[in-house]
Amino acid sequence: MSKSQLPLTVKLTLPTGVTYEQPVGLFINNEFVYPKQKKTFEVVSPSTEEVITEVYEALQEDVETAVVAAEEAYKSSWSTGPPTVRMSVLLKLADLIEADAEIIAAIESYDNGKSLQNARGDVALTAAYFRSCAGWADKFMGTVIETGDTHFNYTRREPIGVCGQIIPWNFPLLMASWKLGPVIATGCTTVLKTAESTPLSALYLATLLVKAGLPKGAVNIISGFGPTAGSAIASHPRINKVAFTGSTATGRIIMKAAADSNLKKVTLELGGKSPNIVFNDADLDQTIGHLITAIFYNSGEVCCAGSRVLIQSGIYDEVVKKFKVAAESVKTGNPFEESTFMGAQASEIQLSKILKYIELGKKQGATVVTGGERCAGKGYFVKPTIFADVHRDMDIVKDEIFGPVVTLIKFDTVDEAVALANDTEYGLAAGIHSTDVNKVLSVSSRIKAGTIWVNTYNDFHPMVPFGGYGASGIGREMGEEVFHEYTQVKAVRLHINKPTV
Ligand code: TXE
Repeated sequence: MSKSQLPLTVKLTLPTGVTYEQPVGLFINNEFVYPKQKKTFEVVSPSTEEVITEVYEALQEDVETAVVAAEEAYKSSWSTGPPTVRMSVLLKLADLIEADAEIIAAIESYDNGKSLQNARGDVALTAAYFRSCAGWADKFMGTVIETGDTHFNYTRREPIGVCGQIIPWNFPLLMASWKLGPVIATGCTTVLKTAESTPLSALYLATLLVKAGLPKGAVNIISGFGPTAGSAIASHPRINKVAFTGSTATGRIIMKAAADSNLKKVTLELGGKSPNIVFNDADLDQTIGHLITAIFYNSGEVCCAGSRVLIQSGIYDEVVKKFKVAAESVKTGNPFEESTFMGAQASEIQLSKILKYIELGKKQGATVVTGGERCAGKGYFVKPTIFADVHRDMDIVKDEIFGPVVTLIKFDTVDEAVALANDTEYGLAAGIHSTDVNKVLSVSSRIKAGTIWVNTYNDFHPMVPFGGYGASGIGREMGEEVFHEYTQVKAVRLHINKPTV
């Protein structure tokens, strides 16, 4: 990281052959600007291991500049004026994203390593989410509360104010939308920090925010590192709320910083070790597809990945056989080949972490059903990996690996399945595969997780809330629930003097 003469926007050529203008400055007050110290850092493509570009790095003083911009914007009619203005920004933004879908998907794939196929799905979900938020913008209702004729009581939902948002690298664009959508809909303003390994798509999104009519300062997007820029956000005395997606360890640091600074509201979307249960009566052909999506979608870098497959004994052998065949047919490699499902892991650090766990699994006595190694050649690619013969004390069963590595466990009874499913500090998601509605309803209510997918997996919808129990987090994203996280309730109690004339 050195002083640099890097311009604020660079011309980049994507592996698809398309050349475009990539902003690399900090996005503050609707402009790309230099940070005070003009430091930069490199952005590496995980599929080629080559440097794509450098971007400018925000430090504490730049967070301060961005917070001031967000404060000024919050004082404007953005937060107090008609919600139709914010609705219109969100609708235009969704249209602009769709118009640029191919370029955005390619940026995401280049920067994060995920397959173009997966990235296209992220772009579609992003546009859909902004559009959904547009529909909510004029529907934050208060209540009237009857307490007798001496008073009139009502509540209103007011925006929480200036927010700080910190996002990870596994879904750089989609996570930006889950954070920015509610900010824009409710009339809050924000400083959003992207993950240091994947800053590009959010900076491109910033150009679309301007085109969509966002007033200056309402959304500020900065690139930077956790212990500097991230920490400055979490401990900022004038940020009213911090929303974080990332590891449980960092979530704890953020919560402490929030408490020690101004007791800002905190929402956390953290790690997971989600169970994916297959009962004897499951529709097997359909289920195998869901097991694949659950763990190999986005190269396994999904907080709710179905990383612990629990299989009932009557069909265990058949599931193992079919799952192995299916995993071996998951096309892994060049993210830009149309048929590739699994691209590269997002960074060298993440690759090393996954390989370390694979070695631990082998050393602790688990059997590799398939995979169990890095792919040959350049790029951070790992083979789809299935481990059998595991037990609850193994690290590969307990810890979030965040890669294409899944463990298989056999069970006999429903009670056993529920106990195994809940045998984790996490509680983000779970899958149930069964054709018995009684079993599905009963097991769904007994599993401690924020999302239960039945006969499907990694199946998101803007109207369906998402978030964790236990060490998987606090608060919810999407659905109606997220808007409670970005608004606060004001109660007004008015005394009525009984008129005498
Ligand atoms: O996460 P961090 P890392 C899990 C996954 C992964 C592991 C480590 O298991 O292998 O976490 O990944 C910012 N103050 N998940 O180290 O540190 C950081 O800059 C403020 C699950 O990358 O949590 C980035 O923007 N911010 C997860 C963001 O936090 C800080 C997605 C995430 O980084 C900070 C990602 C600090 N002190 C990883 N330190 C999910 N739930 O989807 C870091 N950051």
